Amino acid sequence: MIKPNQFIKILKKNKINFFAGVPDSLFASLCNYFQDYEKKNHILSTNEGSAVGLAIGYHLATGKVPLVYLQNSGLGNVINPAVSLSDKKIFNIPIFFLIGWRGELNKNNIQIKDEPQHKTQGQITKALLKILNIKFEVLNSKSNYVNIINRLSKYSKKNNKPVAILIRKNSFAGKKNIQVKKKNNFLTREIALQTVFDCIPKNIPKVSTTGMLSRELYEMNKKIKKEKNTFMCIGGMGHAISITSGLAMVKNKRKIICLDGDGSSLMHFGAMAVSAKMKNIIHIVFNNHAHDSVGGQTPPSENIEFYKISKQFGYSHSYKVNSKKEIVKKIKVAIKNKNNTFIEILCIKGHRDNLLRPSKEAAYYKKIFMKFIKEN
Ligand SMILES: Cc1ncc(C[n+]2csc(CCOP(=O)(O)OP(=O)(O)O)c2C)c(N)n1
Repeated sequence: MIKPNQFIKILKKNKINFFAGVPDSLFASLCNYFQDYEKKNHILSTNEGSAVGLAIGYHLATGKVPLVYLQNSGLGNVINPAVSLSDKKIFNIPIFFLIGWRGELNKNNIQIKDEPQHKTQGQITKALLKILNIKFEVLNSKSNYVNIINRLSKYSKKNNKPVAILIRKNSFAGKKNIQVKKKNNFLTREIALQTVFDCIPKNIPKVSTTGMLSRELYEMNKKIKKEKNTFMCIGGMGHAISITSGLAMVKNKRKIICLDGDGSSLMHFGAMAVSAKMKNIIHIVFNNHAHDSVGGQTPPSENIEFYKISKQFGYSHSYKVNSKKEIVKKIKVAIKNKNNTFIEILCIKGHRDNLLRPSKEAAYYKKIFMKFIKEN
């Protein structure tokens, strides 16, 4: 396996000294290394498209090749700035991409088992890179990464072109999750979520965000056989609140709950300008100051008080809570409120390693949810 520090050493030898991106569990140890040991040269971006923006700014200021890292799910966010700004027909800016290949295809073009949200993205990733005119090489644990980096960075500099390394699973050594040191009395996300779950009437629909939160919720629903009232936004990170808004617009006589994460919320923050207009939304952000689901990296939210900003966006009631008692109290009030509510729950990062994954096809969950919405 490749050691993150050795890999970064070779990047630096090639004068690649600036790193921006959104983390991916597939190469979490490298993402963690950027954050922990490259503090001055690294920005954890809120969105992969914004990481391209940061990279363009860095290039304009230095003339050097910046690096942007992402999970292949984030390619959709990259496409707009890549084809309308950094493309060779416009500003012609070189970028070195590192892309985690979820839903990867093996050498015989057979897809290895992965979550449903990664199936199509995994299949089209190479084709997308070709269409985007990004020269790429595939990396695994045994690859000669020194040669790959040397080759691609040389090509990128010489031709002023973007290049990419497509990373297979288990290429990098190191652990995904860092040990959590409990600094305060905050609840874990799972306990906070269970508290919310226990006090929401089961006839209220829920939309849950990407990552571990949906897996925790899935277990809770499964235990009491109430899976039908939940739409798990397993892909499309950051769009749970927009899905909630779409539902709320039509089902405007009833409350709809969005269970969101701080990283997800930041990824498409502007969506709150719309959700705040829906009177029947209860928007709950579980703020663990982390991308817990992909290795616990810290989003740039240390100074952000989501509940205060939600007020500015126009939410009628906004609260910040961190205990079971406060959670129960505010949820009860939110359900009774005539207008919408935003609740920020401060919690600590960390999750169980043995969380279940939804066992049926995604289409099954859509079907039972739509039936539930129709009948309620
Ligand atoms: C567009 C996109 N980029 C990145 C990812 C990888 N990813 C999945 S969950 C997650 C972290 C979500 O963070 P947050 O919303 O704070 O929730 P937490 O994991 O902390 O509960 C990331 C980066 C993704 N699924 N989609």
